[in-house]
Amino acid sequence: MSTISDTLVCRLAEADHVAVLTGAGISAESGIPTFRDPDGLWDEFEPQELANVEAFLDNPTLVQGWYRHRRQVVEEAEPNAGHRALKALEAHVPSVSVVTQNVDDLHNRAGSDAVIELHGNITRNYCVDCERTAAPDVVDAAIRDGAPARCPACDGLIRPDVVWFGERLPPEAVERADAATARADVLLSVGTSAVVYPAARYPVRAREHGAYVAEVNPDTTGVTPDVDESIRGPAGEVLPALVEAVGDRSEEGAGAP
Ligand code: BJW
Repeated sequence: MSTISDTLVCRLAEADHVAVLTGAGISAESGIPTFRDPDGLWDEFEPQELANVEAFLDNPTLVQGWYRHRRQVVEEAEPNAGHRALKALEAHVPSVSVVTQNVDDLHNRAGSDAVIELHGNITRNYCVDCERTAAPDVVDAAIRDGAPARCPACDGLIRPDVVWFGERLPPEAVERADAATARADVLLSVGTSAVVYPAARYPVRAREHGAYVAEVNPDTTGVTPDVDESIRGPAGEVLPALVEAVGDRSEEGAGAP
């Protein structure tokens, strides 16, 4: 793990609001594959094959089955030290917003107060026609029967509540993420390759608004040239160390005359 600067620790200890943009890398240590790393999800499948609406309409059973498999992986996974550290940061900073591209629900399960899901949530499904929520066991039963899962109310196809390429992000999530980024004193970009838009714009936008921007990632990313600081290492090691340092600094500040 590379060194964490005193500047970042001080800025976090003094911050009123911190925004954290997260991507698949933060959940890698929970056993959930990323998208673009070697052995990632898209090593095996091309995104255009499975993660878009045309693929879904062309072969709903295949796409529903893939997402059901991933939902099961996610349900068996547990939040890791990185997710828990972001929850722990709330003890030292008045307001923390977690803006996540992840669909795995792990920030919610770690207890983070303000989770903004930009790309949806794989644990939910809905009908493409009537938009009613569909229970996961409707999908499970259809897949066991080898048939496309259909809405019990209107017979429309059921899809996962995730955002595919070319689809609009949930407007309420975008509004909240825009606001969280604009008012952030510090933005942490954690475990994302930062190549998918509009999420990849948030670190740059936060810096334009005066935030100190740091990334946490073992590798370089699309925003590396635009950040104030890059901490190279896995989120499950870096984030607990960072939050501990912020806690120590806050205590020193509280003890000062
Ligand atoms: C670790 C680690 C450890 C490993 N610790 N780190 C502007 C410019 C160019 C293109 C566009 C643009 N605006 C829009 C576009 C088009 C498109 C886009 O961005 N294309 C680019 C790829 C070029 N965007 C869209 O289409 C978006 N929609 C849109 O803009 O709509 C506009 C519209 C308006 C009005 C009407 C209609 C439309 C939608 C984007 C949806 C993205 N969806 C996916 C799939 C979700 C469903 C599913 O799960 O299957 O979201 S794609 C996939 O990528 C997923 C992720 O959330 C997203 C980001 O990936 P992420 O999280 O960064 O993962 P990886 O794998 O890339 O990186 C992992 C990182 O972790 C690596 O850096 C590792 O090093 C690191 N790591 N271990 C810390 N232990």
